[in-house]
Amino acid sequence: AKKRMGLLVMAYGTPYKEEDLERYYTHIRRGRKPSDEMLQDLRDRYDAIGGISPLARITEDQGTALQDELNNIQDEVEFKLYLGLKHIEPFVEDAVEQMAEDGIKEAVSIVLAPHYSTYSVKSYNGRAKEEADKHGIEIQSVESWYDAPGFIDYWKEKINEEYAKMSEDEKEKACLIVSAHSLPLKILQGGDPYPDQLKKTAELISDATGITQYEVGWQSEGNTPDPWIGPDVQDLTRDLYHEKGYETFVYAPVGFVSDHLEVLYDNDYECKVVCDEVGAGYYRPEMPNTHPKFIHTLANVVMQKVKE
Ligand code: FEC
Repeated sequence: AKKRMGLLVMAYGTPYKEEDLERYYTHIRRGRKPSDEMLQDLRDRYDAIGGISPLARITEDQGTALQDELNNIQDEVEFKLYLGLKHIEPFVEDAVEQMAEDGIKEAVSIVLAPHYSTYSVKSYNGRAKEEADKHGIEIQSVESWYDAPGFIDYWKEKINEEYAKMSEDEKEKACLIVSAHSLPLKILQGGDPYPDQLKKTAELISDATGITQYEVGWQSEGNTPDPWIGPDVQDLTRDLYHEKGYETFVYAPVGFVSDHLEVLYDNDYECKVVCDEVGAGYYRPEMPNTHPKFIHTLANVVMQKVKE
């Protein structure tokens, strides 16, 4: 008989409906309620992308597709999907508890974010491990997969599709901006690998595409008083336009894997506003979502972990 294994797929989470907004935002802020003004500002951003984020559906589809792909590519293990979210139910802990109820003894986990940081992946994996220990479940966790060849190949294909839409003149003056979610600078004090992993992702993409005009940027920084990692993608766009004469910008938000607020608003609205302001062209390749090449890549990453 096949061995049964829990597949814990972890992701950020998003409000399911407008009423969820306040408790979701409060959870992100580690229990501190946002002011009315902050809440309204967030509501306006969700409204601008259609009221609610498509992220909930995409995360579920990614999880299901990954489970199915894993069960397709081998026949030793039967994987069963459990979705565990960081900031809304089903929380990571709920998912692991459900595994225990289902009699799962062994599990593997992956976070739907490619780069490792203490704020993101370490915290997801720590929460999963703590809950698994309570139930005597043995869990192995993937730490990062930003350099998986299929992931780089995905971005190569999608970035090339955008450059193929440009005239030769446009291409010559184009700059690729490779970005991830910013984090408070203090996170870097413990030697966090996050910025190096983003830099490496950009290098791998540059090697794969042959695009040498590229820059690394940071986006979506939070509304807190501390300094965040920069340069911010909007400031970077202005500077590159004025100082280096680029007239076309291609945004590859490779720290994310889905269409959601941080891409649909922070790139497609905010970065586009800057491009329009200076008179530059705006391009943004399609996000991985459930693209078969992407899902297949994640399945390989999970199998590698299981075989360790
Ligand atoms: O609903 C959606 O479509 C968007 C979901 C969403 C994703 C996401 C990914 C990451 N975040 C990361 C770090 C931070 C830090 C703070 C922070 C704040 C927010 C707020 C919203 C939000 N994040 Fe998020 N993030 C998403 C949504 N994030 C909403 C609150 C309003 C705002 O500040 O914009 C600041 C916390 C604080 O205030 O103390 C830090 C990181 C990722 C990528 C890794 C991952 O997916 O886990 C890192 C998706």
